[in-house]
Amino acid sequence: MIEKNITCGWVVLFLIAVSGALGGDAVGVKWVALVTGMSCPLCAKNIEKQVSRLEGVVDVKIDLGTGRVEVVYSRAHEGDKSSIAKAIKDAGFEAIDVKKSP
Ligand SMILES: [Cu+2]
Repeated sequence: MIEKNITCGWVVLFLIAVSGALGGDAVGVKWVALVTGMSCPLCAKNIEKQVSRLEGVVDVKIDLGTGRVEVVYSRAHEGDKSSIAKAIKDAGFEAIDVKKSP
């Protein structure tokens, strides 16, 4: 039991390290928005599907409770930012920018 918990803790630490690296300047740019109208996990899945198929998108995180959507995309695709909001709109939701990475 104890061994299992320790392993689990390490996995969590590893995931934090990886997402930190992706959010850094070298690999990716983070786009954060609030999405209105999500009411169930299926809504979130739908948005995730639409956004993750976009070129250059590395990671999509959706918090159903707060409506916060975080998208990490490669710097090479910086000009495609508006396509993220459009993909969310196409899925039937409205995205409000809360933070734009420089
Ligand atoms: Cu739903």
